[in-house]
Amino acid sequence: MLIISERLNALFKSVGNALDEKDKNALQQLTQEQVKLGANILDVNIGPGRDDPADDLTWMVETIQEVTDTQLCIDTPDMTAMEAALNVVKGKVLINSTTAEAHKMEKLFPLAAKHNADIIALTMDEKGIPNDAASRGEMALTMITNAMGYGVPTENIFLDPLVLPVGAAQDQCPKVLEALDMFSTLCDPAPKTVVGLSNVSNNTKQRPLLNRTYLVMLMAHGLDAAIMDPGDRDLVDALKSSEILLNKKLYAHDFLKI
Ligand code: THG
Repeated sequence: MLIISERLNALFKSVGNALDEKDKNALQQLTQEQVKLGANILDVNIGPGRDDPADDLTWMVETIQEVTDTQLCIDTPDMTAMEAALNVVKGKVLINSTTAEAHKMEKLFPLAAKHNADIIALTMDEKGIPNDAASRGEMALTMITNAMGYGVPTENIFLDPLVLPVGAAQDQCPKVLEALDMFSTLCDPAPKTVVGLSNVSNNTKQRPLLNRTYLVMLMAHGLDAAIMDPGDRDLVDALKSSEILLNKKLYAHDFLKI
């Protein structure tokens, strides 16, 4: 399971402030902390409502890459900012994200091909997020087929069934699990999968408990990567013990202390 740190996101006040002040030190300290906590990839997100998204995002990418070689996941709906970030980023990159909307696919798949990037494909289109697993599967297939046409191989795609808050769309929680089952049947080799885990507990009083319970369920349905908080050690312990119980990692007597 790949841990994609959610913390380098200007939604968080400390990151928003660092971005406003162009405080390199604050962002670099947080970056190093996330890497130390075991993040395999860092999701970089400037949040909504910035005056110059391209400038902000390239500043974040360059500042972060001054202190780590850890892979970045560039998380923005702004196409200009995405392109600017891809032009400065070093090493393998994960694009976050396209949807099944034609105008997004025809820009983002060529960019993924050009930069040999991995890309997250959200199963939604101009009409929104479908409310059943089969329609998510259909949309996933549309994106996989479209990607092939642009020379983006299925191995470079992470399908995201879109996790919604349990308080607002409770019926969608099991449907996301069903969607993961469906994705695994779409092609061979199966496309990889990712979710934004903390979405599930938005506006609830039991965020850590809901996050870790849902992560275990998602992993049992084959999840490959999660955008999550590696600073939540109970969550990371749940992840590690799930890997053992799903026979993905060899059992060791002291596995939680590694
Ligand atoms: N799929 C993909 N990308 C994504 C998401 C997804 N990127 C964004 C998001 N969803 C995943 N990242 C976060 C980051 C933060 C929070 C939730 C998801 C979060 N933040 C606190 C809040 O809003 O309450 C911030 C408050 C604070 O502590 O300061 O919950 O689904 N592909």
